[in-house]
Amino acid sequence: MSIVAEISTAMQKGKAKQVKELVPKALEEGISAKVILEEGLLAGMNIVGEKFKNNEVFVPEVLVAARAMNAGTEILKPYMTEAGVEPLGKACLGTVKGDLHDIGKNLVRMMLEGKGIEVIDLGVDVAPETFVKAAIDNNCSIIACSALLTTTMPAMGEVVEQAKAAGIRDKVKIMVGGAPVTDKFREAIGADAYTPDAATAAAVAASFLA
Ligand code: B1M
Repeated sequence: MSIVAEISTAMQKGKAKQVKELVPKALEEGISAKVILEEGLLAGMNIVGEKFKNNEVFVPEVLVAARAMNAGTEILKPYMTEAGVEPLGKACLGTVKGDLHDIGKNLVRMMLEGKGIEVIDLGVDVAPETFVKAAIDNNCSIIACSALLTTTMPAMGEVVEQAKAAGIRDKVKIMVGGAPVTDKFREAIGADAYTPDAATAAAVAASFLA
């Protein structure tokens, strides 16, 4: 079995300690952080997601897999960032109200920071008014919202409405993403950008701030 496949398997089984050992080993072998992330960790999480959907694994197993995934991405963080980038501006980022999924949000954070964007990470289950208050208090030019549940996506529309009500809609770009989110949905709620993955989110955010 290749080391990338070993990482994927260890992650799926929630073996964080093994992931922590294998990821640096793969980097030492010259495998890029991108390949480890996409073909090891993300591919593994897709398999967990399928099993979750089919009731082959349940919340506790998914939680330990998520912890193992986060352990791996933390190690990859310095390898995903571009060295010596100038600070571009500030973004506040969070997973919307009612939603506790944070792996994608954490990847978006990593990629934004890699582009020299200062990130105010509001965490998970973030109320629309909290996004708006944080943007005002921290002078953020971007509000970035992640949602993984079809039931929590509408909270993104509330963020747009609250930004309008607070009079900051023309000063902030509102970016949305997460597995169930689409560009059609983005258009319907009046947000500025939908991006399908963390790397594209960072590229679009950087272009907004340039
Ligand atoms: Co949840 N869960 N979960 N879960 N979970 C999903 C999302 C689900 C699709 C599983 C399934 O049925 N196949 C399903 C949602 C169904 C739906 O709404 N359509 C689901 C469900 C139902 C639930 C619960 C309701 C289950 C229950 O309790 N009965 C519950 C809800 C809890 C809550 O949030 N209130 C729940 C709980 C959990 C855990 C806590 C066990 C755990 C989360 C742990 C954690 O995050 N710390 C969990 C997990 C891990 C998943 C799956 C398996 C994996 C999600 C993930 O982290 N993927 C997921 C199935 C799946 O997605 N295949 C599932 C990896 C991550 C990197 O991808 O977050 O999509 P993702 O991020 C991507 C892009 O979407 C994008 O960038 C990343 C890639 O570069 N992106 C952005 C994300 N945010 C972005 C923002 C941007 C731009 C791009 O701009 C701002």
